[in-house]
Amino acid sequence: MRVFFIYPDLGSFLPRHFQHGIGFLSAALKKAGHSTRLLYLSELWPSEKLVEETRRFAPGLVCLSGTTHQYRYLAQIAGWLKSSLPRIPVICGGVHAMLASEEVISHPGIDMVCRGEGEDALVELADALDRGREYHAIKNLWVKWKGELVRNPLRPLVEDLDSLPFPDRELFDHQAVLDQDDQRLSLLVGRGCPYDCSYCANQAKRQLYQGIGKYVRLRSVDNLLAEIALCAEKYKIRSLDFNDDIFTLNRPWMEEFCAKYPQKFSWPFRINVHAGTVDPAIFQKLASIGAEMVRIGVESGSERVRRQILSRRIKEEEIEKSFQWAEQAGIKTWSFNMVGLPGETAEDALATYNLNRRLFPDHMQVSVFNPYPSTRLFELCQKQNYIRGELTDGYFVPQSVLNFRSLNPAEIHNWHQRLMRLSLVCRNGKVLKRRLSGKTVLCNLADELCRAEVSAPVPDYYGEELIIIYEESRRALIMHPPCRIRYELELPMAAVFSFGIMMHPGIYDRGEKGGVKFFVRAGKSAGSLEQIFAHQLDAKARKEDCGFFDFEIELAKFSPGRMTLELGTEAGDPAHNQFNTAGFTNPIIVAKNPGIDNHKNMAGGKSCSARTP
Ligand code: B12
Ligand code: SF4
Repeated sequence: MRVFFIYPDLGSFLPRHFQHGIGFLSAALKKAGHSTRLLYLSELWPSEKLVEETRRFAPGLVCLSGTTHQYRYLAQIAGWLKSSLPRIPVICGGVHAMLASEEVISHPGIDMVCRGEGEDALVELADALDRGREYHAIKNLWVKWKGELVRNPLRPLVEDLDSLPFPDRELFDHQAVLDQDDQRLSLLVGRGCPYDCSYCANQAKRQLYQGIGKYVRLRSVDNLLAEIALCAEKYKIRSLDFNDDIFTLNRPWMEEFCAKYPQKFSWPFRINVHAGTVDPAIFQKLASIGAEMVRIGVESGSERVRRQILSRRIKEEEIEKSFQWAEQAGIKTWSFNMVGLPGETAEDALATYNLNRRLFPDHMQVSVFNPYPSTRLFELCQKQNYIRGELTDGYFVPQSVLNFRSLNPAEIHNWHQRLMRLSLVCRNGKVLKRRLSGKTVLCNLADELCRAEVSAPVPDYYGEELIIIYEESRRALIMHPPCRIRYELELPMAAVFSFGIMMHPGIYDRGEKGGVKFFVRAGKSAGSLEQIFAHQLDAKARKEDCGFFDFEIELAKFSPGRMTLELGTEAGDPAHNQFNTAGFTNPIIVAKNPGIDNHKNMAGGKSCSARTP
């Protein structure tokens, strides 16, 4: 049987990604002899085009999958398909179908809903449809059958995750998925979470699954490594991302992983952890085998909110320690935060802000709270009559769907913006901290901009901006060419100029012929400047020119003492210069470390953090 998956990944603000659920389902169907296809929608197609695409594949079954945010698109698509292709049965699954089954099954375009794990149920359904057999009694499914709704019970949870075939990545054109995210391979180590946070789908799922098996399960380490090895054969990979809610749940499993992973692979990897499941030794061990980034849930800086609203019994001290331990082990940190929680006050939001300032993570993820169906917090919001609108597309949207007294929607929006701003400051601060570790900063040229002499055709050509390329954010002196910034400096010792150059990521596709020429000139006085650096970037013509490019230039010839330093940009082709915005990033002068020979990094030298998309 031909099975057609439709996944509307709309409004999540994420690059095209691998959806594990569909991957597992497709693998199970293929193993059972069925064929599958996926329509991955990054934008909503017009109904005729979508119907035509479905008709062309001539499926015996259409499968819709998505989260709560995506449900409104699933519903729309189901409606179009039912009115144009009424004979093709439509089944809907995923976290929303599971936790808001009544809503989903009430949609006239949806014939069936999958309430539990889908592998066995979907294969049974496809087999039945293929052979023209009745399919109304399949466990895990609610089925509209002869004018009635059959609510079948749940089947046991898959006990042995190793028994499942590896998820089907081919369906997603997986190399393209990897290429869009720095070739980071997304993996799942297990299913389920033992905690009981009131806002999380896991809490609701565990409730739903009571009595049908163990909720928290892990694949064997060997099974996981075998999947990584298979992916390594098929795809170009640069790093791994374990997307499980908590990677550090099971100590013996972790130890086995730490022993076996480095025997086979050396890719850096990212994990999520719960602050209550880690200690310094775990981080040291994980760092030694490649952990490069750890994401930790802070959610709220207010103990009251964590305990009374979120049911997260974790002390501030534990959170702070977990970040410190990760840092000490050399692992980058990422905090998850929410704002706009029901009953939250400005004081609570400030506590989240202040806690993050202390944690100073490499990245802060900030979401406005969304109440997800069947969670305790959703029920509370409903009971208190807090829900005032429909859920937005993704949870990076700064608008709240709640209306409660202690923090109104405008205040929530403001707190979101303040936290986002802090995120940028932390990200840039961390980049600088790493780059300058052990060095003495003599002058931060971004701070000194107000004292510099600027020459630009119009004032708008220059300014300061925080620029993000991939996940790295930097303070940049924007200098739309032609532009020159000249500093008069008094340096107390021999110095090195450390800086990056970049073309503005907003113009990668629009930049014009020739790109931008960057130069640095220096001299003991303004009248005696000599060029000590020149480089040209043309991000539109050369993909490898997208990113930050770092340099260090020794200023020993000009320091200590008074000197003039001039940064400049010129258009590669002055006749085509409208969109070539560019700049110098984190321009800083540091003391020359006598132990290091800076000559090797001189003008035109290597770019140490250049990244291409
Ligand atoms: C991995 C993960 C991600 C990954 C991968 C996303 C993905 N869609 O696979 C990334 C990091 C990209 C991600 C992003 C986001 N995520 Co996320 N993510 C998860 C996580 C940790 C695991 C999901 C998973 O793969 N589970 C394993 C698979 C096998 O299970 P499954 O998806 O449920 O699929 C099974 C069944 O549901 C069923 N099934 C699924 N689809 C279908 C279809 C049919 C036809 C049938 C029959 C059965 C069926 O069968 C599958 C196999 O058994 C969950 C939390 C959790 N523990 O579940 C959150 C979770 C799904 N994410 C969530 C959210 C909110 C997001 C974001 C919106 C955040 C944002 N950026 O705004 C985005 C949305 C991205 C998107 N478009 O999906 C929420 C969703 C809550 C909700 N009610 O909607 C969850 C539940 C976490 C939470 N906060 O509670 N996420
Ligand atoms: S620890 Fe994380 S995944 Fe587990 S229930 Fe709490 S929020 Fe959900």
